[in-house]
Amino acid sequence: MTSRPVIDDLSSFWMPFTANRQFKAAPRLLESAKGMYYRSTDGREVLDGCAGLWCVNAGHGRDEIVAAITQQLSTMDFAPTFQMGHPLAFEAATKVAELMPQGLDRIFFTNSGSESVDTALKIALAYHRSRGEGQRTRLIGRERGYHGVGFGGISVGGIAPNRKTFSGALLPAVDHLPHTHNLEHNAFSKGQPAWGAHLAEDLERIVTLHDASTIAAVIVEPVAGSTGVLIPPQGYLQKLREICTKHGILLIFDEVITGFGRVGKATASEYFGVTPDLITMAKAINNAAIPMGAVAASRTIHDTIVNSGAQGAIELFHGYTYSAHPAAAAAAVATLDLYRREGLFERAASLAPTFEAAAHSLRDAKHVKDIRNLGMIAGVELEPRDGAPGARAYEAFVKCFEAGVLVRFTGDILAFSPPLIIDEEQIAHLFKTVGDVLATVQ
Ligand code: PXG
Ligand code: PLP
Repeated sequence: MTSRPVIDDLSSFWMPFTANRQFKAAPRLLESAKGMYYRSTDGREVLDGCAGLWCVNAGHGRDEIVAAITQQLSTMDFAPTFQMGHPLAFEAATKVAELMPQGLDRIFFTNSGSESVDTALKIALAYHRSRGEGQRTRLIGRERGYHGVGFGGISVGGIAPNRKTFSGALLPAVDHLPHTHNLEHNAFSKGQPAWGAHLAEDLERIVTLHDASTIAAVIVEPVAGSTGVLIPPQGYLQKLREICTKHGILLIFDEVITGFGRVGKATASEYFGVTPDLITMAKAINNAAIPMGAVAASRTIHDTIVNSGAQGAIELFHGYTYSAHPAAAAAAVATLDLYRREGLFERAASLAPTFEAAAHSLRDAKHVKDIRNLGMIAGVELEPRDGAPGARAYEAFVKCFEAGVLVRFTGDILAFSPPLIIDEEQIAHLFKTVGDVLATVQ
């Protein structure tokens, strides 16, 4: 393998969601990836315990996806999708639609989860306006929710550091449900915790406060990932669905992390048997090979908006230069075929019990305060170090990387979401390494 020149100037790249000064003083650089492994610039193999950033569900460097992208780029690099089209855009949409819950088969393409969230919120507003209920403008998110970094997403999101700097510029009509995290009742739950469905009833309080006629939509992650793996209590999502339906409020599931096999089904909606009105997705839609996101809308929402405009008029004033970019669409078609051919969603479902047992084997490891999991997602919450929140998980993360496994951390929570091609031996190795590392962490 040819090795690239060592990079000695790291100053120009202003890194996202990174402690830039700390990183640049002691960088961690990856230079290639295949299957379950990254290779670092210092020549070490690193087991990918988090599918990049919860996105490379089929594993790295898949030949079929690379070939589809390469072929597409040499055939047609770019084509506009504003008042023009190209066949792969339609094919990709059809393939995505086939994986969505019944009736959510109208697909709007974006380039990221953040754009998908903005798009879904705007579709919700447009839908109500098309029905003559344009006063429904309020959006309801949830504490600890993560919906990306657009102004819409941080407004409905519930992660304080992502909001506070921008607090004067957030959307004006937003409210938040309480989060469902509660260690007093639910510590060390396997799968869905038993306690907490009643927290969905807080939506009734919000409806009473603002009146249903002013509320457009509720957005939640069916399983919250970024905020530290929060699994919905049994019955919670069903209850949210019921209350939204009762009041004519749209329910949006943000499936940017949960979509495409992460929980052992195509969507978390399918897994939980709860069908929202809109689904946002990104990441694993095309194995993260090219940036892409999408929103699945119910046919009712789509038809209401699209049939409300005059013939020849644009119905929804929204779209991105790169919506359904040919290379991204080619990658999506190849990826979704590959998921099916290899049965990767079923594989995730059948590996989930092994993954759960391995994660919970850390129960008595040093510093561990909680473990929670669902499908191929697990979170291990550590007792924070006095006066230094996040420092302990950061140390664990760095030491794991040095020991050859890549994990994610947020606050003092370690998050695990490996590619769905992981095998049982690799699962065991992943959690064994983490346990060994935790024993050495201050
Ligand atoms: N919604 C959800 C539920 C997400 O998890 C986004 C929206 C935004 O997607 P983009 O593509 O704009 O980043 C996300 C993204 C982590 C981590 O390790 C999670 C995400 C992104 C980066 C890191 O927790 N989720
Ligand atoms: N800013 C300017 C000046 C533009 O012309 C455009 C698109 O034409 C955008 C932003 C939006 O870019 P995108 O469509 O890639 O989101």
